[in-house]
Amino acid sequence: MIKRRKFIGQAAVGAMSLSALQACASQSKEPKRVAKPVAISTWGHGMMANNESWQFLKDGGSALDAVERGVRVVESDPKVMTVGIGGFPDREGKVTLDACIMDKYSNCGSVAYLQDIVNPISVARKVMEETPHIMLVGAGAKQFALEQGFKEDNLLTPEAEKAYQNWLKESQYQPVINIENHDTISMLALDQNGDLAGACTTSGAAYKMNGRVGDSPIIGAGLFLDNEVGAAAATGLGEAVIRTAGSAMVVELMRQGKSPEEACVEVTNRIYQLYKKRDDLDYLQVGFIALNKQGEYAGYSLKEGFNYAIHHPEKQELVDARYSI
Ligand code: SD4
Repeated sequence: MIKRRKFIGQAAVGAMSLSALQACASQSKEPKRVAKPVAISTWGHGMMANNESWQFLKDGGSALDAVERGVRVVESDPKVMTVGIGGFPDREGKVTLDACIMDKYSNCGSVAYLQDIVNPISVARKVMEETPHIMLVGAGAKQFALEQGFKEDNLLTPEAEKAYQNWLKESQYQPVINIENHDTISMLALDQNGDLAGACTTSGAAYKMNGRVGDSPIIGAGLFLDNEVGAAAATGLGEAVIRTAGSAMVVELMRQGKSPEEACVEVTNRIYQLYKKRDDLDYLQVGFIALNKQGEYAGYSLKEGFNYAIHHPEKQELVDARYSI
């Protein structure tokens, strides 16, 4: 079982006031603003996703194509054990995938509890483009995928099955989300036309209850964008992100004039306050990425350990996100 990294003593953290957290946030530097196009993704595997998306963005391709193609690379990599094929299963041994996508017109598509299909993001895009609906789940989502020509695959790799068999020995559900266990890929892009798109895809929390759906396929929670303002996406404990309408809130705060980092800090700290009241901080981690129309971007998390990949005309790099506690 993966060990949880030691953080600053939880008691001290629990005692921190909002003003102390805001003081941490005030160490924030000037917003990072870069020229278009821009791709930003969660975690180290975001580097390969950004790299793929760059092939489209650099030649004037759309943000929508870029985010779909970018995250597909991660979904298709069996070595990534938190997204697509190779993802950790739920506690019944089933790999169930959640994904969503959103474009500049606020069109969106989503699938949840999808099994046996390697690239849920592309199914989500088909839901967006080929149906009158936004979200398809479970057997219906799979039936739709097959009708659209997607191929059925076994997503449980020998490595993930071995980890699951090991987990079964104690069967304790203690998710170590976003810390050592590099997770969901969320990706935002701003193309040369100045239009935004976003994608989010995951196998969700390892050893979740069968049927559990997290924030990642939920528009407004795992992903949100407003093409007049900016875009945001999340990683971490999905329940916390859903409770606070996390990504929609980050975008709304940007609309009210906050920089991407200020917006991420405020929503992260709201989540902290909520979970502090619930006395439920131990397994909590959330991280956000945000990108506005001006090419300003940020990544931010509650606890140490979150990083994000950024790619723009000047540079591509993996950045350790700033954090609150
Ligand atoms: C979920 N938010 O299913 C996803 C998991 C995740 O980093 O992002 N982990 O709750």
